[in-house]
Amino acid sequence: MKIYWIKAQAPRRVLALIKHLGIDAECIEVDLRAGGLKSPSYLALNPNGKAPTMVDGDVTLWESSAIMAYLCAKTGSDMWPVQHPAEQIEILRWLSWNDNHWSRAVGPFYFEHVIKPTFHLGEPDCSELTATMPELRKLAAVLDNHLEQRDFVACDRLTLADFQLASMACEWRHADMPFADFPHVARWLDRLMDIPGWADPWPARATGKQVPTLANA
Ligand SMILES: N[C@@H](CCC(=O)N[C@@H](CS)C(=O)NCC(=O)O)C(=O)O
Repeated sequence: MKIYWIKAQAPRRVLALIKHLGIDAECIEVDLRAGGLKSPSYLALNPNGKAPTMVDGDVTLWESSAIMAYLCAKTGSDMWPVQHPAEQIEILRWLSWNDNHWSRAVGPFYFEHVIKPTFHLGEPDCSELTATMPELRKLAAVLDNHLEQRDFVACDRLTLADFQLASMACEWRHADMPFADFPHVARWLDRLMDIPGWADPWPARATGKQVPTLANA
């Protein structure tokens, strides 16, 4: 199995899951700045030109939540409970909430404070963040209320919903996200950091970054 990744939040979820479940995978860092995600060979795998992408035998998959569900189904992990439709629906509700609302609210903070320095895209411009703060606070209140009596987002245990919602929010302290005002969100994010694969999901960079060719795809 191969996982193509860059050092950003969507690949982070998949790489964390791989470490957490102990899955044997070849993790190939794509050189974003050299145009690796837009190379014809990469676009043949993922026409969106985004990371992550998984190749497992005949199966090529993009979208981190779908890749995570595939990995759980393959290994029998209850982080995506294939045998329990009611639990899947509970998790799916939060995956959808993330993709349609939460990720759009935390995304600008993550981009300015994490992505820009990681990929040398210039200084953070915080002027945009003031305008998005009310929406982030509104959604953080929804999540904080939900987590008041819970340690995890869904099913009273670690599921894909936690990795989906936390992939940008986990950077809250240095990305200026206001979660000090939302103690249950802060507690949930901090406790996820007790999971070794979540705290440090990044593979070793022994072989350097690559622009994949069809031969190594
Ligand atoms: N919804 C997709 C998001 C994929 C995505 O936007 N990946 C970003 C990194 S988090 C990316 O590849 N950005 C590089 C680019 O757009 O050039 C998923 O969950 O896999």
